Amino acid sequence: MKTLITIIILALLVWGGYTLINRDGAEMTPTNNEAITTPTPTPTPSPVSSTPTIREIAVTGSNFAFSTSTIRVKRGDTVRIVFKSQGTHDWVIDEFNKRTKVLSAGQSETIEFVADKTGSFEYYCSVGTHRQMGMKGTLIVE
Ligand SMILES: [Cu+2]
Repeated sequence: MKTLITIIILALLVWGGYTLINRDGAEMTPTNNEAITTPTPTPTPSPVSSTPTIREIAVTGSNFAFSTSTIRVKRGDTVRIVFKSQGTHDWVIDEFNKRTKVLSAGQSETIEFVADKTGSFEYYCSVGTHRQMGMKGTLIVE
């Protein structure tokens, strides 16, 4: 009889311990699920922003204005400026360290950069006082 009681007690201990482990396991499972479900929405917008999109914008510089005063792109876009000069002008954007050469009337130059930060950035012509005379515009990166 003593062995039977011992077996029953052992069995109860094992069962009890098993139940406790299972409970711990049951508590762990939802947190694991949360950890899996939380990052799921995050990758959804990233492929959208990382999709390489080239935005080609034709800008003509005349005395003393750019044909395009606002350029709107999305962050991550590659901005391609096709600049055509109708005088002695250039196209400069300091925040992205990009500029064309100073072009003479009739010349054109294409420059490209990745709009890797959001905000409003002024582009301008650096020749003489053209910027002060209104040869400027805004690049908006959303
Ligand atoms: Cu100019």
